[in-house]
Amino acid sequence: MNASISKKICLIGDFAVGKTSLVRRFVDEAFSDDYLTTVGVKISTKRVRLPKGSEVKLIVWDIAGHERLSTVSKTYLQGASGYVLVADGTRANTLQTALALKAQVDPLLHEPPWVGLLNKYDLEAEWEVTATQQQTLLKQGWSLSSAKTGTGVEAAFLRLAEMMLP
Ligand code: G3D
Ligand code: MG
Repeated sequence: MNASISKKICLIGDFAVGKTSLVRRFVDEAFSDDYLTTVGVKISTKRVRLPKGSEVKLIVWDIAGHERLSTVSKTYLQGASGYVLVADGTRANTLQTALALKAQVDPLLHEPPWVGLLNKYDLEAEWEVTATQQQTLLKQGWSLSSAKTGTGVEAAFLRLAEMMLP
């Protein structure tokens, strides 16, 4: 596949919301070795073909480790064309964290394309994020996902890829 276009995307969100699990779910097994671990960042790649036929190599950056993410480093964001914002439906406070992080990231990257994932949808029965809140968020660029079952994962990354292409 000729993927001459590469785009960096970053995973953004609180600790344990499922960022790494989402990346693992999205990135092919065949590409899972194609990363380098640098200063606390794991980089994976995946080539995708969009519905309209164009191809793009996504370079997916994910914070390694377990530190709580209250500020995002400029080095981490540098050069990103878009980001995946993740919250955990079972912990409503992670949505507040996500929105606070978004407010930091957007000006730094000049309002880039983004997709929001309300993750752990397989645990919907235990969600703190209410149905009413979900309805509001769905209208604002969020969708529902489960890294465990795969629901909504690929669709979200592809939607972001489509938004980033000229
Ligand atoms: P992070 O990278 O955002 O810190 P992780 O989050 O991907 O490490 O996930 C944190 C924990 O949540 C992991 O559990 C992981 O298996 C779980 N998880 C991630 N996504 C989902 C999901 O969609 N559904 C469910 N049920 N669990 C999920 P452990 O127990 O390994 O810490
Ligand atoms: Mg992680």
